[in-house]
Amino acid sequence: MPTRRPTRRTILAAFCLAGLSLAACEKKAEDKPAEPKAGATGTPAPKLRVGFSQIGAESDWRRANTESIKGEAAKRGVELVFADAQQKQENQIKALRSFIQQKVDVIAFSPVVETGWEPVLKEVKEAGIPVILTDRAVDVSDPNLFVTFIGADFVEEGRRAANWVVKATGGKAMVAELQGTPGSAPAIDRKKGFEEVIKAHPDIKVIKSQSGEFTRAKGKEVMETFLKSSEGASINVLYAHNDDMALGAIQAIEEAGRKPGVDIKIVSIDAVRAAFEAMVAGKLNCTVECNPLLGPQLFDAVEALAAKKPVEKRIVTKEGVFEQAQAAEAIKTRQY
Ligand code: GYE
Repeated sequence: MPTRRPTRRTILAAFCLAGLSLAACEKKAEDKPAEPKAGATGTPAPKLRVGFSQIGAESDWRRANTESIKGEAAKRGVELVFADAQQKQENQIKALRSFIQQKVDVIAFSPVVETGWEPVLKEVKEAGIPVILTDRAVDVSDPNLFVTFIGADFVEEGRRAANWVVKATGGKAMVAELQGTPGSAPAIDRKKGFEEVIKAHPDIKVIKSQSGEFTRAKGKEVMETFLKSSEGASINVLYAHNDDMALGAIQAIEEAGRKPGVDIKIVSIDAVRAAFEAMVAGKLNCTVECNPLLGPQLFDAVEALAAKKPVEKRIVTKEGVFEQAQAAEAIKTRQY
């Protein structure tokens, strides 16, 4: 853990304001006895500062994730330096570099794509700042470039979606797939898990597959092109890598004069409130849960690092699967 904390600078600034030279300021600061430990003498411990680079606000999942992180930081009195990357890796890299300059205690981020992180993560490591990955993983050759990865098992989510398709169709389906952001861990892994299961079912065929970038607008647009294509009429199952794309696709299906949830059965991932509403309306058939409320686990890890306690390398969130018949009851207790 780096020891640089804003309080040290605040102390220096206070001495300087008192009219001492900078050298004297530094000297005075050095002469000062070590800062007391939290609670030891009733002096408040210096506030932890965490830099967090978020991907953007592409989905209901992401918005709930941001709220959870901001809310938990506020609750624990952690100073959060929050940066929104608007879906761009280059913005995340800039944010990470700025966190180094600001000498935050811990850097956490949700990487938009898996690759291309090695150089900046080496810079962070050289600066002695620990890195926590939340939500999405990175593909790096040196696992010591980050302390832990907190998030769901996306391959398992893909398997769960496929198992539902097998069950709901008796192992015979013409599937259209809406993939997430190209190159992102959830898009890669949810595709992989799905394919792993349907391999054993030759009558389940993925006849269309394209990215809808995890947004409603793009999900709708891509579904429209699927439906207008020569194979459009034969699509009878939609697998969307997130609920938002499924919700956009539902509109496209209705506009094309077909019945979502009936003519085309739909399974998606996340289990956000709007997905439950669509299930209650009979338009979505199943949602596989992916929990965005990562704030508590993230700040547990931050506080453990600050206290020099060990942190698990992989922290997997627990999740379930919800079908239409459970929706009306389950929606009452959904938190996102
Ligand atoms: O499923 C999707 C979001 O990385 C798990 O990103 C997350 C995914 C989530 O935009 O809705």
